[in-house]
Amino acid sequence: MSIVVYLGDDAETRDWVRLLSGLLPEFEVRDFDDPGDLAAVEYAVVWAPPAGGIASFPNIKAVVSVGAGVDHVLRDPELPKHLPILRTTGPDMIQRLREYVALHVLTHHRDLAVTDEFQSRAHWQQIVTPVAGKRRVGIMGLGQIARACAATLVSLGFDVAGWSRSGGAVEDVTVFAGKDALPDFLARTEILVCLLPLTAETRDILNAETFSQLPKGARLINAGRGGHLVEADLLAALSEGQLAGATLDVFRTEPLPPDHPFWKHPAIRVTPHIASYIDAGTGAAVIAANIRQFEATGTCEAIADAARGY
Ligand code: OXD
Repeated sequence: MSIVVYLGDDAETRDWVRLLSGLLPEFEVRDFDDPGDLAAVEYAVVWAPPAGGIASFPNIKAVVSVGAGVDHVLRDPELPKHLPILRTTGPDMIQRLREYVALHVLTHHRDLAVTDEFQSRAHWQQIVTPVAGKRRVGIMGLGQIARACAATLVSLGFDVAGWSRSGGAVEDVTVFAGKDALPDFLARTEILVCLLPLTAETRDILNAETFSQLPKGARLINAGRGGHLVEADLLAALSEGQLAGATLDVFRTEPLPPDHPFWKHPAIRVTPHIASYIDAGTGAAVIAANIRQFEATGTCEAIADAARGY
């Protein structure tokens, strides 16, 4: 029985093959592109695998996403229906996202782009920004990771709201649920943080209409998926001053092509999909534990709800 690994980068794949081989010695762990006996493959540990690849393993028991999101697996039109998909999360990944969200909310909140520009001209000018309690941050998405990020922002003193399809109470966070509540959520949000999963309902949700409902000069942080953002609408909202800045970690095309306008835009900060980028050692340990649990019980808490898309 074997496990195949696909990460889209040869060196990274080799690293994960080595780590998983050490953690799961009962399996032969191989590169997805050199799988050996196709019938022996029981698990595929993947990030954005090539279309049709998973369907070529006739006895596969589960796909393991090297990340919390599963959209990169579900987009394969040949993916066998009902195949369980195991998500990879855990305290390490959640902590990384908390750090990322806090860092970039604070960066916008304290107008760091303005003081960076002053520094580039050796210009001494003090600016006053509101205290956190007077800054309204809105998080789109209220899953486990988003809730942890909301708690971090609350602990820093921000006025935090959350919006999701179904809502659910979150301590010290004003919760808005469902499509009808979206306009009210946006109207009170000065820094919008997108942590949504990518589904048919959330695709393109960061669009001109959404931006127009935010207060003028609002900021955007997208650590969800590139497919949430209508790129041309962001550029237009920035040039009209409807948005004052954006931090983007995820893109429609990754890696972001070198000639993409986001790279050099003065009001956009680009980070290369690193918000919750897990180190291979920690990630492999989480995955090994999930595979062991799945082997022993035929199920696992980490199984995604493929019908919902996350
Ligand atoms: C994830 C990601 O899905 O890093 O975990 O985007």
